[in-house]
Amino acid sequence: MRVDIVTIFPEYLDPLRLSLVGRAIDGGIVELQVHDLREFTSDRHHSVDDTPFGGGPGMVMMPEPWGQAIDAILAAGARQSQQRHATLVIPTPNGSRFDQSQAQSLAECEWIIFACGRYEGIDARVAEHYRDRLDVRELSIGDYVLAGGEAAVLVMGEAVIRLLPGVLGNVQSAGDDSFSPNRTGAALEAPAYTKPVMWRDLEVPPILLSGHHGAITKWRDEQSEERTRSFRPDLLN
Ligand code: JFT
Repeated sequence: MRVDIVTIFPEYLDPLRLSLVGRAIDGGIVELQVHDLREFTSDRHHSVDDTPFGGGPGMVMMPEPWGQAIDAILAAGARQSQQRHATLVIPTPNGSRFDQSQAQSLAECEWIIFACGRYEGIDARVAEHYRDRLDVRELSIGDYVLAGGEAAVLVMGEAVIRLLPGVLGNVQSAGDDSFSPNRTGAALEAPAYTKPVMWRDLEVPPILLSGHHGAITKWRDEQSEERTRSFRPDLLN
């Protein structure tokens, strides 16, 4: 998968090069390029924002630097490999929800361009303009307010990249995930334990040490349902 990220804070995306995602990059499963939006401006001050038409607080990101950046990325990508389809992901608090099924859908893409904005958002014509040419997805990671799209892209990037074939050590793990659409019933997982059996007067539930796999599965299913009922009743059918 090819991933391009456009931002005015390129270093904000450095953590993507660590850990699991970093290994996917080192292993050639993901090709990541982070671009500084200011390099696609043409004025002396490298301006990316201006006052909103219609009034209101704050500033809005001007469409032209975005157009220049996305066009350049598309042109470079087309030169490298013909006929690769790009998906343009624009994080916004006003988008549809990024959830596990959206992550799975994005994991099927061959090329994702993430547009990380700041201020009060990106001029709406950017999404509208590319809608004809690209698969454009305006997505929000949740009902809380961030100051820009970068943190959302760290979240989406990790959720998507861990699903790519060869990224997780254990191939079975991804399908078992709490929110995997192929998982039925209660969605939260049972609590996990490891050694030692006794830690600060707290013992591991004895059933997990019994070796009775049927009984362990039944216990985990009960725990899973209990946790879901108490923390996330909205997830129960
Ligand atoms: C916030 C965001 C997401 C997601 C992109 C851009 C500017 C700041 C802002 C805040 C309130 C109203 C703009 C962003 C998010 C989320 C994503 C931007 N802002 N308008 N906030 N919360 N879940 N994804 Cl561009």
